[in-house]
Amino acid sequence: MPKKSDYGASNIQVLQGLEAVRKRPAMYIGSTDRSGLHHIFTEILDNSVDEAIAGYCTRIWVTLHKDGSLSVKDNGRGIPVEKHSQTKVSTLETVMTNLHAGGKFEEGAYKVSGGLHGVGMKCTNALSEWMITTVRRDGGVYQQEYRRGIPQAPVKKVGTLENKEESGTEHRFMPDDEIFTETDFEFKEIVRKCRQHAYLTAGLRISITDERVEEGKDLKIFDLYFEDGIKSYVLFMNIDEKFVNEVPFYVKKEHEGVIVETAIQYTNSMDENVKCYTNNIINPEGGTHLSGFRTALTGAINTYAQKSELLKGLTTTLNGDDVREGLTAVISVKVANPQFEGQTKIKLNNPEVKNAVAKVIRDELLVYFDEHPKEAKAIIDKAILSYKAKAAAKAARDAVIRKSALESTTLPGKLADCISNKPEDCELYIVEGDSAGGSAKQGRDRHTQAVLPLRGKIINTHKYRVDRVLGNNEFKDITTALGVGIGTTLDISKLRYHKVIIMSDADVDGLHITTLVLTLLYRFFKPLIDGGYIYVAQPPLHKVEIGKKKYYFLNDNEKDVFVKKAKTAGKNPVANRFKGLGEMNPEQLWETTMSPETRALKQVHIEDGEEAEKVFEMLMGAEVPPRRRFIQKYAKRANLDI
Ligand code: 0RA
Repeated sequence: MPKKSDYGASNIQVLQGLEAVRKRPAMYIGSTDRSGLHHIFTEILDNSVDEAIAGYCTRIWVTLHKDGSLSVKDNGRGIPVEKHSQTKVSTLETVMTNLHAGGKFEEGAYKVSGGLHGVGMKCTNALSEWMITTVRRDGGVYQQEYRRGIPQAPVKKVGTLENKEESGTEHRFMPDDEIFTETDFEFKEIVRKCRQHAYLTAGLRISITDERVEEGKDLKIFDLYFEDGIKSYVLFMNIDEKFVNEVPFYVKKEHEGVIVETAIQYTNSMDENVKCYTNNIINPEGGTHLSGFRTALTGAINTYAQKSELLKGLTTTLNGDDVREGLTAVISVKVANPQFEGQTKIKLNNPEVKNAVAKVIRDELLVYFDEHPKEAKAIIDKAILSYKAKAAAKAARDAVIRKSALESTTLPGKLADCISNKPEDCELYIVEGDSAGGSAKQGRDRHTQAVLPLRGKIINTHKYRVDRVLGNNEFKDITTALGVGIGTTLDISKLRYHKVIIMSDADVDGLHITTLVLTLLYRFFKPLIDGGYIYVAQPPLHKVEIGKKKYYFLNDNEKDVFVKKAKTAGKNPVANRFKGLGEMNPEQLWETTMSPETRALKQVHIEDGEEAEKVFEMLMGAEVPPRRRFIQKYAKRANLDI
């Protein structure tokens, strides 16, 4: 017989596994602070709860002992103690020490491998100064003791049971102060973790006792038992709120292997409070169960509301935001092979769950609405209220837009206006950059041509909310210069110029500016595009001099053909490429780009509204990849006519 303390040293694999956990505990339990300390309790609790979910356990006792240790006891089947056929030691010892045993003993039908890496109880064992596990089953009481994860002796029978039917498992452990920065368990936190489990497992009773009280004082005891499971949970979540539907909605149903359990109750508040669980593990960022739930909720509410003619006077159906105002819900699914995004099980990924949840919730909600017309009407009225509040907010916003547009009737300082006040004769040049603006101001026909220089790149109106756009100076300048107002009061008869001409460099940056201005016009002044008032100037890219004569060309090809021809005629053409509008002197700019006699303007048309919408969304919206693809594809033949 080996000495008691030598027993565990015989298994090298076990020692290596333990060393790994003790060397990098954070990798296994997240951290070694207060949170990690409570995590090793959760690992133990989860196993007893799993036994309850499997239907073999109805009671769990959690005790915070005076010596600082903690115990979790259940009345489940008890961890098997007989020799494991492969490891030749007790199954109990294997599951408590062999970090990679996993498998068979840990993966029941709906079991999520306990803890972060499926090494649950062993982690707690490895990170405890000592741990004692006691199993009651087959008429006997069996026990094994560990120090920092190392078993001190083989599993031993320490007693017989009077009641041969009695069974269960008890773990008691002392968190190791060599590992944890804090070793005092917090009663409140223990209760919080137990409460979640008790709600999610209807019929399970969890009793928590804190023995660490002063001499002579009563023990703190907490009993958690919820006959109605998650239905009780939503009632608890809403404890300080006013209900909209007195009777909560509740369903528990299986669909194609997925067990869906959900409870819903609306409150008078604006808040949405939805908790999602997969196999009793919380998914803070939701996932496929949440998206299935949302689809079903919006669908069922609209279906019932339309059928019952409750949506009279609304121009559209209720949307997701409307039906989620004041919503309190718990969605709990049980899935055989849960897939999560990220190691902390933040988000559920199984695609089949979306369908199952959507089907079950939709069907059962419609039944609930039919059976509880009073609650149904209250819920729908609440959603209609949200819908109307949003419409009112939009009207208020429009009014602000109108006001801001009407307020600024003084023309922008940067605008060099024209003398004529006959809009039919007048043109507004919107010009990129101050230097080009300067040339344009000098070179223009002051009588009919106005110039508004823009500083650098203007705001991308497709990307920002209206209030941001309205605060933008460039936007304000364009708006006041046009004079038509904005939003619902836009009045095209007030347009101050019948030609609005965007003039920017003939390069990629210039094209970008043009697109930004067009986007702005499309979003806020579309009637101007529809009316044919919007143009894009075509500044030349090349100048070719032959003697004293100057020739201008819009693109490389035209220039090349001309130069070649001139050379074969024995002439000596000198070609120059303009870098930008600013490089031309006022006369050149007038001659090439602004003079109605010689210039080439492109009128902007929208040929296909829906297509234009898509192109703008792609060019100016928030998503980068489609835009990059589009630009790569069309860069060589970008055409300003949209
Ligand atoms: C595997 C098999 C069996 C029970 C358990 C695990 C079990 C583990 C824990 C952990 C805490 N409480 C537990 N209760 C049960 C039993 C298999 C059988 O008896 O047929």
